[in-house]
Amino acid sequence: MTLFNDTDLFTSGTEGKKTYDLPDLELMKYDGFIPKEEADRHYHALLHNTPWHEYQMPMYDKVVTAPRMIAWYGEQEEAGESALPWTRELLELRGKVERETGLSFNAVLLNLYRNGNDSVAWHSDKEHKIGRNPSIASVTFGQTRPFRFRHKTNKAIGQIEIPLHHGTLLLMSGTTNTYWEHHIPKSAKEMLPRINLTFRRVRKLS
Ligand SMILES: O=C(O)CCC(=O)C(=O)O
Repeated sequence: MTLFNDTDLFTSGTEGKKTYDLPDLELMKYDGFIPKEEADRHYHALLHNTPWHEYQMPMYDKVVTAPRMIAWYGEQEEAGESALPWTRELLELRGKVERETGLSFNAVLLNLYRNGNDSVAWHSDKEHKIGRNPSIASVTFGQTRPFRFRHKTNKAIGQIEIPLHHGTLLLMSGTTNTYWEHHIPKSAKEMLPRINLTFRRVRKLS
């Protein structure tokens, strides 16, 4: 398996920002988007004040508990009845992400990876809720974990691995979600908790 890493791939970068040049992939990574002190504050507040819960997901012919914890926030009109109302902290982060990206988001999924046993399997995000070619903005706090991408059909490209650090913003746009899958692997190393927020624009399902 070819595994490219971050530094092999970036094509342009200023002030901690990088974009990637691969077929069907539109990514912008901004390390240090949230400065360390502010990121520390959000990490501790989100870790302790979020109503984290496990959830069941279908896996082949079974239903299994996902290996991470989640919380879902947004406007109930579009994000559904299970969505919690925005908190002041999440609105602050949403505002920062919106000012940086020029986009607007109405929901956010929080993932908590408690240790190296927690992970997310290869997937792309469901199009029926977020539409085709969505922009998804991801913000990470805590433990750096590698975020892997693989093309769904062009296996000649190989996988790429992007480390997402404390305070990093990753914007996934264009055809990225249509043509690529992503994944956070498990790790045998000792790992501190990692929190990831993915801001999305969801639409009401009729
Ligand atoms: O934790 C991450 O960085 C990614 C989470 C993810 O893939 C998802 O919520 O769909």
